[in-house]
Amino acid sequence: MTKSAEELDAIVIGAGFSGIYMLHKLREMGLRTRVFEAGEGVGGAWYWNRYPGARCDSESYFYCFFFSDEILQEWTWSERFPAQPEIERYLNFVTDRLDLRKDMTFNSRVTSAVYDEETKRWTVEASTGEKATARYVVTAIGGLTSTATNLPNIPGIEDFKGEWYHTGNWPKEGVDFSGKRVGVIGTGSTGIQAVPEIAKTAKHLTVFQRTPAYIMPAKNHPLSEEYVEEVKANYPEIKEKVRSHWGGQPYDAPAYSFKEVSLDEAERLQEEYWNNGGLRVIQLFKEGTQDPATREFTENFFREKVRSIVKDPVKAEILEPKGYPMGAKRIALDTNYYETFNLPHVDVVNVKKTPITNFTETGVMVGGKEYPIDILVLATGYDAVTGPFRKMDIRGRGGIKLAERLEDGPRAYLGMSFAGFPNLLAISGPCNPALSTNVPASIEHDVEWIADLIEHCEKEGFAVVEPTQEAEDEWTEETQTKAVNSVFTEADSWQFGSNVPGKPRRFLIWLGGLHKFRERCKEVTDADYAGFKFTR
Ligand code: N01
Repeated sequence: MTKSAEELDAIVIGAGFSGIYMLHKLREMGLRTRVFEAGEGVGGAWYWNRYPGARCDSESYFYCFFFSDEILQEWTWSERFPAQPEIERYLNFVTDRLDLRKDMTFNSRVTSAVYDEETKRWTVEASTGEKATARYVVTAIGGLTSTATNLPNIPGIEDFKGEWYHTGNWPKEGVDFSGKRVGVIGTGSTGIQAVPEIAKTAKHLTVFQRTPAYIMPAKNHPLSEEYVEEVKANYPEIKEKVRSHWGGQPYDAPAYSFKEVSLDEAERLQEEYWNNGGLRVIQLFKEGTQDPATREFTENFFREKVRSIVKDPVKAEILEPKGYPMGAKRIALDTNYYETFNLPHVDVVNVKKTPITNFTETGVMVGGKEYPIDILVLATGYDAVTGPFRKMDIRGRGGIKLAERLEDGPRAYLGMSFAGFPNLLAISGPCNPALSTNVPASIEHDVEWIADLIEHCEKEGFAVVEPTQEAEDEWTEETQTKAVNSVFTEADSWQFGSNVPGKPRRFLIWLGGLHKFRERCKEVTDADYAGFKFTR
């Protein structure tokens, strides 16, 4: 006998930062809500990305929820940049603190969500065969996720007889590299974190690098009791700063102008920022990475650093960032990445100059030479933002498929809603600023805005809310316009979708910054939800 579908008010897909907070808000409103999560536990990206070295690039004291003063005071971070296990522990702590687990179903990957125009309800089906119906569906699936990893379009992976793993789907039991010849393909934020850790136990490590990244030192360290106390005492101010900053970071605006300081002074300041580490390394000058002269100075400083750290000039030349302007691809943070290439058992191969042709049973072929490999690590990134939506069968009015709507590129109104998909709301969806910011800060905004919208429907007795086609078209176009004059146009990247063969080159992120996005969303609310249609 088949089990009948559970009848709910709301369904949330995913139990990462977004799903956890969304469930809390919907329960506060008294809505019967269930979260479906593919993993065995909470965490989302921080559940799947358990590759060696996985660590956050934002500082722990602001890479967290701000909605609860109690949680801010009760949780204590141990390091400046938290590692994956600590973030996973934090998300479990929040889940239990708010007693959310009882409304979460784990090991349950949502495969479809179909809207019925007559009943005005969604039916959601999971990989387990379980079904549920609800009036609202909120996607909390993230933009860089295990469901939409980007496997390199290199022939022969099925021939390879060794073990291989994508970093975004890392096995929970871990991988033992000791005594093995390991190959890492990909040198974005992920590969840069994994390489130094893998090198600690591997017999030999070959890094296959296509594009050298601009990398800043994290200068991670444990946090002292005094520092933690000071942060906790200042949380109200930190929260305000996070909410009013372009990138959702509680940093002050850059204090110096490149044009106004001497070259010697610029070098001294850059050195000082470099030694302090973290994302602030490139937030020194007011001109930022958009100004060519400032950028050239900073790019040269970075290259000089590589040459001073990496002893072998051949390796250093391969690793030096070049070929595109700094900022056109995401800048990464490292801990001992360049230093790792001074180890005799670690090599780097320039696969831009001589591309990988294929995998063999025993290794990787580059320019007719086989590199023997026992374990292959693919740090090759994601089919970002639209990828996770297109992996699910989401059907709105008249059976229209979201996967098809997103085929030609990202589209959404305010990065949170889709025309023709009533009561379907997306946290950090396409055309949203989240992935250009400190992500939890954007998530917190989206969750609160979506909760307000749902509450408005409930109070006013509206059965259905959806954006107009016109509003969606305008926001979609604005997303592209904002990217036109940005440095991002000058390289291929996941932000442009140009890392995935065949994906349209359309910018996936709304580049106005979190502070402006908050203002724009508030204006929409204040104008009686301009751009949305409501029906009873
Ligand atoms: O992925 P990426 P990622 N042959 O797409 C290479 C977030 N994140 O997983 O640049 C050879 O950046 C590709 O080369 P190229 C963060 O937002 C956050 O590293 O296309 N190489 C590139 O080097 C980040 O931006 C944290 O030439 C191939 C790499 O694979 C995002 O996740 C930590 C190839 C992919 O880099 C994605 O980062 C880690 C091929 N066929 C990640 N195909 C935090 O700290 C691809 N590559 C929060």
